[in-house]
Amino acid sequence: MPIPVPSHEPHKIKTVRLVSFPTLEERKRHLAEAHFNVFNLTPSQVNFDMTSQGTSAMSQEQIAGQLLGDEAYAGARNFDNLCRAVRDRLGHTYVCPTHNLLGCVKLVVSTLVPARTGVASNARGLADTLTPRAIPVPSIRTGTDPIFTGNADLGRLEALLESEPISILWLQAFADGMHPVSLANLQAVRVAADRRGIRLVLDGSRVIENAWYIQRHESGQSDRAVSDIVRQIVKTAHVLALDGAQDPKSTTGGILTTDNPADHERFINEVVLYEGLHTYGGMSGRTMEVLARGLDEMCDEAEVQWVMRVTEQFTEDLRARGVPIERGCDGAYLEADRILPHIPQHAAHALACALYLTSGVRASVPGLVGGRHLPIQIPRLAMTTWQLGQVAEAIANVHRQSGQVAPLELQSGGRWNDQLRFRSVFADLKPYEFDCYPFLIHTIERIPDSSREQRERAIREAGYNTFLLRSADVTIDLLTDSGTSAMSIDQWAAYDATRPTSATSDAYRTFVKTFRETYGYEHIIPVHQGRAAEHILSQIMIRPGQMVPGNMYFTTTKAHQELAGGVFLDVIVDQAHDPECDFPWKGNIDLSKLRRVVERDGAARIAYISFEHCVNMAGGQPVSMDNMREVYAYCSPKRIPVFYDATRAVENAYFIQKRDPRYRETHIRDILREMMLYGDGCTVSGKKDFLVNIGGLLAFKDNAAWRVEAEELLRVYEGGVADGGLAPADLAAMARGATEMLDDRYIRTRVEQAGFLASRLIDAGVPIVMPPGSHAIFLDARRFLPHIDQDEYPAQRLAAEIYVETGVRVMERGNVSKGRDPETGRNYRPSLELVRLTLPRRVYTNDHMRVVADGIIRLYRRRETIHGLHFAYEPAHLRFFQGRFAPTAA
Ligand code: P71
Repeated sequence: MPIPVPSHEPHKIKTVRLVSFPTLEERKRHLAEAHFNVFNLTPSQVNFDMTSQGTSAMSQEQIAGQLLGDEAYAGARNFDNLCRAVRDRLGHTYVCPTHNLLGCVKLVVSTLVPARTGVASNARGLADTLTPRAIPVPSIRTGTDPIFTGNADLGRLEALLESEPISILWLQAFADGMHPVSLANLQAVRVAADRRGIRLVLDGSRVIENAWYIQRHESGQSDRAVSDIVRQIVKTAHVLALDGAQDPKSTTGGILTTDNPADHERFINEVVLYEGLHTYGGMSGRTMEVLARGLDEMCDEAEVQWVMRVTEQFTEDLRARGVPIERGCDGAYLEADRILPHIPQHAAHALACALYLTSGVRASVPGLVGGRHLPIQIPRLAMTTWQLGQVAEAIANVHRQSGQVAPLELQSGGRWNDQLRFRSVFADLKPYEFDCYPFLIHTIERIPDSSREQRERAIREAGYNTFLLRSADVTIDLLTDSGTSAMSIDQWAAYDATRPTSATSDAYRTFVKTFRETYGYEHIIPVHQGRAAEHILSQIMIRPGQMVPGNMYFTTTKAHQELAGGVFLDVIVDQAHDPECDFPWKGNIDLSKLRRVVERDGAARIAYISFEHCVNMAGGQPVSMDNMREVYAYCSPKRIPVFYDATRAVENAYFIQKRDPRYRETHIRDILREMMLYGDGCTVSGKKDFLVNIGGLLAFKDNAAWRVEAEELLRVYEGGVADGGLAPADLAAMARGATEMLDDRYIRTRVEQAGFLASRLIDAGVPIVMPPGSHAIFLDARRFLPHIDQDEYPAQRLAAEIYVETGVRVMERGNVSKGRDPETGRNYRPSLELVRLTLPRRVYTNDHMRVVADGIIRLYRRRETIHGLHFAYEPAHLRFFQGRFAPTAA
């Protein structure tokens, strides 16, 4: 059976690395300061750094392994793990660790290459390191096979072995990044080496990519797993050298492996001179651990197929745009001489400068001066296909204007590309603007795949309730956006750097300062999450019998208002209750409804206004700036406090920027400050906008008495006044998240992801709540399944069917959630019978969204085959959490 190719990443994003987008002016300055050699730019001066060595996204297991480093000088446990991984995955018995690939080369040369002998190789790059040592590196690459361009020419090899003193054969899997080797050729070279009694050394740093090529293109190999082919490749070599910063996705490190005890003995006797000791070889314990885990994971079939699919797509994309390239194992190698025929000298450098100047993308020229290619290498797993599509556009943009690219004048030279300094001018080139996620993937978490049979069993065992599924059975989890964000490495850095205390932490001070600045509110009180703030606010503001008008309820908010003796009153605009109406401000308060309440009962009967941004239960619908201003202007003189549930305030600010022409040029941070001006305080569940997994706050604009009361309750119910029951590290992560959430580019891509998913569903006629919300898409189950009566819970069944069809987990928001009328015992049958697809922040890509949409569209096309449910077990309270169901007969 041919190996399946995944249609989305077989992982989700665990942590992200933020990308800054330097302006054209900044790029000009950086380029001049770098002497027109992009090697001298730092990653913070570029947006996308197209290099694959040491830049891969790690797995969460690898990053965790960093702290399992057994930093012993001799015999570290990490080394045992490394040996075990080599034996299990590569098949070789003996492992000599090295600090990186150059360490491997050093040991091989000093043990297996006597003076005045040469190394026959298919890789030009090897000559860069061996010719300075006066070791000849005759090429045995044929370039005649149309696919396996890295194959050795056996005839030439035999002739060489006859005529010259060749001590070893050094083949590189995917020679120079562009030339794969076939298994048959590798085996033939091994036979030739054995006949002469010399070693075949294989540089397997890109063995995965080469194995994939063999699987894809060599006859009889298409049914074999990559892991299997990798072992065979390795076993064909006498010695394997491997760069830890390539396929195993470490940041550095290397290994030299073999089955020959005598060779191993030679290596470890040399390793003490050049590298370290035979049990660490110049690597830290943590690097050995990361490398070992990387070796264990690198043959994961789905991951290999995904990475190679992305590479194929990228190179095909450039070819389709007419850009002259060679396809590399990890990207596209631009043919600079063909792109810039008018620039005879240093064309690859000139192309690199033009690419950086126009777009901020860095691609640099490696090795010795003289190459004609500019490699655009894709960091493994670190970029989305959306970003790569734009990198391809940025390259095509330069290609279209290649006639205008400025030549470089050599100012000072050297033999290596990194030494060159140039003089040049800024050519008048049209720049390319990126519009994509402003982050790279830093670590990933693999997501489980499952068969339909497995999912049918899982949903049956969960009583057709998605809350009762185990996440181990879920492929894409759209249950909630609460506490599910991917943190950035800056948040992690702040988290790890926090000095803990049960008194006042530095993190608390930073937290208070940050949110004073963010909201313009004086009193900032930390709480462990949103409902803790709601509890305290309700207790200090509500006297029994008072009313709390608000723009639709949220479950926890309303529960705390009622616990305090308050009566919630819904004063949201009527449009909010109509899923088909596409009014842009469906979160607004209907002022006439509010006025009626105040005029009827008097301002003193109103505890406060409960005003939620991007109203969750209405479908993530925003409030307009005018509405906030008008509500505040009406309430303030009457001494009716206005409290925001600002949980999704930043998303609301984005809608104002997008939909209100007066705010089109206003930064999100300034829109948010104005929004908060029209309130007296707020509660926030930090698990949403703040990009953290736990946390929240309660804030008051200027009322010190409320603060004193709130802190009294905080001490009794939550924790210290300076931590609210959170670890100080969580405060640090929140403060850092609050600066990241205000990035205009981030919040746009965040909210527009919902729009992307929505538009695919809308195009296929799937009924959803209009307009699409900020944090979620809501399917209208009444129109999706009109043949199922509401008392047979269409939204509940639809949620279950989506799971079975796609492995995607979603949430019912309809008759089950709303419950029964205690008077009559009948279901409430709410007007909104919805299924919520909620989007975690920075976790899933548009490729994930595409398969979610496709699955739901498939389901929609066979909707009449779906039937209802009845309760098998119905709890008295909040039945949606624990309730169990059984299918009704068709
Ligand atoms: C969501 C959640 C989490 C949730 C809560 C209750 C039942 C199911 C899922 C929580 C919110 C929210 C708003 C607007 C306050 C809270 C409570 N939302 N206000 O949407 O959306 O915050 O969870 O931090 O206590 O899945 P908390």
